[in-house]
Amino acid sequence: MQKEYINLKLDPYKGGKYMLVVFHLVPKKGEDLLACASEVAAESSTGSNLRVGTATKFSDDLNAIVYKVNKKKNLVWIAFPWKIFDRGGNVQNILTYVVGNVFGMSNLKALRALDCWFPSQMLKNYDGPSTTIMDAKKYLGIKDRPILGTIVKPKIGLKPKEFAEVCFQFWSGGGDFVKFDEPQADQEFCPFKEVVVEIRKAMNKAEKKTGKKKLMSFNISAADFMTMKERGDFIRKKMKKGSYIFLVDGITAGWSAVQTARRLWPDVFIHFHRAGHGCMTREENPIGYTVPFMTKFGRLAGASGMHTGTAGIGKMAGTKGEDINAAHQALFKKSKGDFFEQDWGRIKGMCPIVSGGLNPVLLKPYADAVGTTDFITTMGGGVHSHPGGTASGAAALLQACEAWQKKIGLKKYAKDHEELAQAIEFYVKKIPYTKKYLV
Ligand code: CAP
Ligand code: MG
Repeated sequence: MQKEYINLKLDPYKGGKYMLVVFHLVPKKGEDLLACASEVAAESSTGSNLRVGTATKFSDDLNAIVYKVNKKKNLVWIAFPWKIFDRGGNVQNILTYVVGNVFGMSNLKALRALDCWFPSQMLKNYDGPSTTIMDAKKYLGIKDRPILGTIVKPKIGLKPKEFAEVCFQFWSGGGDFVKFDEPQADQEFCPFKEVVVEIRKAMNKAEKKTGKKKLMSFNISAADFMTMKERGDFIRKKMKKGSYIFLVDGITAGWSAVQTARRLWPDVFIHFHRAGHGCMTREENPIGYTVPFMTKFGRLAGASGMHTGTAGIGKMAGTKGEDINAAHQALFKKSKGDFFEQDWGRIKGMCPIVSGGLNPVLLKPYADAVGTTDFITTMGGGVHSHPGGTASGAAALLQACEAWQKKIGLKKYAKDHEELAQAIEFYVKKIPYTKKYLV
């Protein structure tokens, strides 16, 4: 037990000194919950496993403090003096403390960060989003509906002209937004600079054909930030202002890659793809953190949009409660988590990006659940497998959205919308659980 890291009488909100985190913590057999919590507080702030003679009164005041425990539920609340964090709004530094070494402590069976809270005094130091979904919707000229997107599929393997053709087909079918898939970068068979030029041509053609503006989310993740910057700058040279979005693989390229993109290009929508997050966020993981917890840091880092899961409707693990809560934590000025109510103050909203195993029939259940139209949905398999091809898949998605907006049942709307009718027949057969969402 490291008593210097415990104060069950602390007022955690006093003076806005502390960032708060609640953990689910299960000690190794025979270990005491409070004692373990104090070890976690030590390791995630000033301490180690032993009290050191070099500690000073000043350093002791920077100790993280266990201020509440619930032994029955294995919950512990820890207050972190946010002055210990690298000043200048560095998100990776916070995570290095709070969900860093502590995940390796041998005296723990489980440690999962469930929720967190930031005082307004701390929020002042962090970027938050600059360009938002409002800007993207204004550019597209759409109001009371989500942005309808796809991911180029196959995930990898198309050559530049083939890749651009898939973009053209989706845009010409009525879709708004196309994204690179998370591993698409600068591959030998699809050189980055070549595919950017082809995409520009396809976008011009689609905008001319449809009379509507289109968006492209380019993956700029790279081996180093210099290359990431080169890719971003090349896109800015070749693409029309406002028509491009920068996608960063925020987990594998890293939180600093997200913040670098946000700081280099505040006028660009930064798309946080979270490939790899499952090792931390899956509900069955004893060690890790929740989707809402992770999403809050995506907003702090300044992503304009972040994948927040399909609320149990698509192919990826994730519960309705967590994913919808994550979407609200991302977007709303005030968001209520399972343990804390966050007022984001001046920090702009980050939009949910909803993707993974979706098809046009599955738009409605998510849209009904999330209670806002300020989100982007991207459907890959669920568009490019449409019997009529990509353009028909896009048309079916648009028709499904129209039906939702007009509050008309999909089957009824499909009576005079062929692509939607084909989609319903096809996806109900291919993905049987889709049927339960067919109203
Ligand atoms: C979706 C996707 C996205 C996942 C990411 C994929 O494709 O392109 O990367 O949605 O998951 O590769 O699976 P499909 P999440 O539409 O074909 O499933 O949004 O949960 O981070
Ligand atoms: Mg993908």
